[in-house]
Amino acid sequence: MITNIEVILAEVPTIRPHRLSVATMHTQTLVLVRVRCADGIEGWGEATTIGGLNYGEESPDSIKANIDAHIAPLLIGMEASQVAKAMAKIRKVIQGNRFAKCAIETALLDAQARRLGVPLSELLGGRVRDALPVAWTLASGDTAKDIAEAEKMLELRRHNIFKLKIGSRPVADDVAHVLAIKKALGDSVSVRVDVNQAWSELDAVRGIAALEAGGVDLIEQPVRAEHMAAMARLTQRFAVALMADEALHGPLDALAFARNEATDVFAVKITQSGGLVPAAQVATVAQLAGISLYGGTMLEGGIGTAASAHLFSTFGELAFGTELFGPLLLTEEVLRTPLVYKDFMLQVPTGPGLGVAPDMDKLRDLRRH
Ligand code: MUC
Ligand code: MG
Repeated sequence: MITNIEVILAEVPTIRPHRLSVATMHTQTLVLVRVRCADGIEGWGEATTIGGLNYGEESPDSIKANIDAHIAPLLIGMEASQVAKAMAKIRKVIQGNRFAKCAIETALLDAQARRLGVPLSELLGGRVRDALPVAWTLASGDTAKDIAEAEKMLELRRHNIFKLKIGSRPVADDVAHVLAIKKALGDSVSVRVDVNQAWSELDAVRGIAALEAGGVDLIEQPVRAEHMAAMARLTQRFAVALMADEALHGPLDALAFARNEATDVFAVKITQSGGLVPAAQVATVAQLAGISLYGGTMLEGGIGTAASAHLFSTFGELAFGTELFGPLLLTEEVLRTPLVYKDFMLQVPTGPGLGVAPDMDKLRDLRRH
């Protein structure tokens, strides 16, 4: 039986300012959910987002308030091992709140997988890989600093895929910045951009043409999320891969993208999809429609990153790898044992449930009161 649900907000500074077209992050507010059960087992989930309300329509504060006041009371007293039944109840009566739903579903699945003594991936169909390629985002805002950072990552053998955050400067300036980095890093390194919806379709036509000619191999969310028709025209027009990110809020959006042939790649995010199970459905739509997959992040800490890794490990096709580097952007480790990054890959945890657990002393220090 589910006996208690607690939401913890923890403020963790980033290792450097992280500049997106929609926000500059200096700290990340981790939103962690702990579900306790009568059999003594507890599960953890995460609903971390980016930049308060700059990126999405749920903020750390709204997620906590809505779980405390509206979602937890629905679940207390329900059978903890019946995860699908619990989630069906929430999905029936709670509109929206995808991040909150994701954290709850993750915590329930973590607890159930621990109960059964299997890794979470095995409740999601089973893993087909034990390690995932991990991109790093260059977002210092300075070309020389970004090049130095990328060179350090290559030397450490931590990342050889780099995503550049652009869209806040004029298109020509952003293109010059990206192509200078691409030229410095060379052909063996994958350079991608994330425009975070900043371009008009006309900006996108000019920007993508220049980036494609310069050898950039993935263009993420160039236009506003609601402009699916523009995404479709750009996808048809260019050979370089285009990826939907902010436009993808779960299986129904995935279906619309597939029907409209409006993207080449999906950035699958467990929070944006509303949970691990709907995120798996997004991946199934992609597979059926011949759309490629990328494992996305909302820059979560170790709990959400591990949950995503369990799901992405079940994807048969993962052509563009993942960007599960969230914990590495933070100055503090919140897990008892950190996730392992080596040889350009994140190792998918192998223990029961998420295979990771929070460091309660650390959380006590970082916790917002
Ligand atoms: C996004 O839009 O993809 C993921 C990596 C990163 O640097 O920002 C996030 C959000
Ligand atoms: Mg993105």
